[in-house]
Amino acid sequence: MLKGQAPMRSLAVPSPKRTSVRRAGLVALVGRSNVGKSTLMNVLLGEALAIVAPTPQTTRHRILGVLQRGDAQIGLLDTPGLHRPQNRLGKLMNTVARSAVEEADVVLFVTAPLKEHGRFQVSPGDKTLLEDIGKGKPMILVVNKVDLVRPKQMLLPVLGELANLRAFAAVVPISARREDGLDRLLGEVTPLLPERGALWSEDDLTDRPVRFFVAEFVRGEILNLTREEVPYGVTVTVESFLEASRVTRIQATVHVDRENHKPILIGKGGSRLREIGTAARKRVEALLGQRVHLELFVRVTEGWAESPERLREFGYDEGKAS
Ligand SMILES: Nc1nc2c(ncn2[C@@H]2O[C@H](COP(=O)(O)OP(=O)(O)O)[C@@H](O)[C@H]2O)c(=O)[nH]1
Ligand SMILES: [Mg+2]
Repeated sequence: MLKGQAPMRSLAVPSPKRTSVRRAGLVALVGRSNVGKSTLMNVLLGEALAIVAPTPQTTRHRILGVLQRGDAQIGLLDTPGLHRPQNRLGKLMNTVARSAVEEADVVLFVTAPLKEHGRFQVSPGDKTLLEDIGKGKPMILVVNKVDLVRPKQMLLPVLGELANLRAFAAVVPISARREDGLDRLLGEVTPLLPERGALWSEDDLTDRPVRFFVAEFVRGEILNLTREEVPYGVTVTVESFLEASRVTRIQATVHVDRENHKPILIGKGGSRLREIGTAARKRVEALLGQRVHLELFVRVTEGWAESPERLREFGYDEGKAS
């Protein structure tokens, strides 16, 4: 097995007593870009697994995060935001999200209030998506970012309108950022899960290997630290991962789509790339609980987001269990 290929386990040291699992299943988080699906996944897990950014199309993969709660195992599936694709990668991302819905036992359709002309509206994108997504599956409507709505009653008409679009099992307003409404949400999810024994072991956290998170954390810092079109054309691969007793040595390549993105990413005298590397290294160290040496290289791979071969090579697939 390649180093860094083992799936991540829970990082909590004490292993809780085994509970007899009565319900277990997959719960897909789907919706438009930027509504807070990844933030919700992270706060529910208590672990910053998924990268979060104020830009759309941050999440590109299906990421499983296992939440153990009482006698239930909730396999949360974070997914890319459903959007109008601009390239082959975008199409693939939509397929990933839709296939996660197909796989799931319960669907959380996540949305966030959209304010226009001084009042909150139902997004036309949500209307279209709710017409065809997850038909026949138990679906909960999660209205996120309610911390942005003041006074609260401004939300009522939009909640009413949304609730009429589908026969939702529940409509739950939350604020992922403030961790409001999460218990109620989980209380609605659990009874919808199939009755069965454990699907995962007690300390399983995700099905993705450490390498995956290293690449994602680097991409996350690029999203934070570069502007405009650069982050959309970036993908990251891990070239080597050497675990030793005191320090893990990792080499990763940042692939940019265009020659002129390279100097932007590298910065004056390499300053921007160093900043990205340092921030990503800190996140990887927190995840591994170990010192990390992270070396980044930049390579131009023109048109990778349109090329089926490059997409495969860079780890993009249709999102089935990895
Ligand atoms: N105000 C507010 N912002 C939020 C909340 N949840 C997420 N966000 C922000 O919304 C942006 C998109 O979040 P992200 O989780 O990446 O959305 P995704 O594309 O649906 O996965 C980020 O800037 C988050 O910090 C929330 O409850 N309230
Ligand atoms: Mg996301």
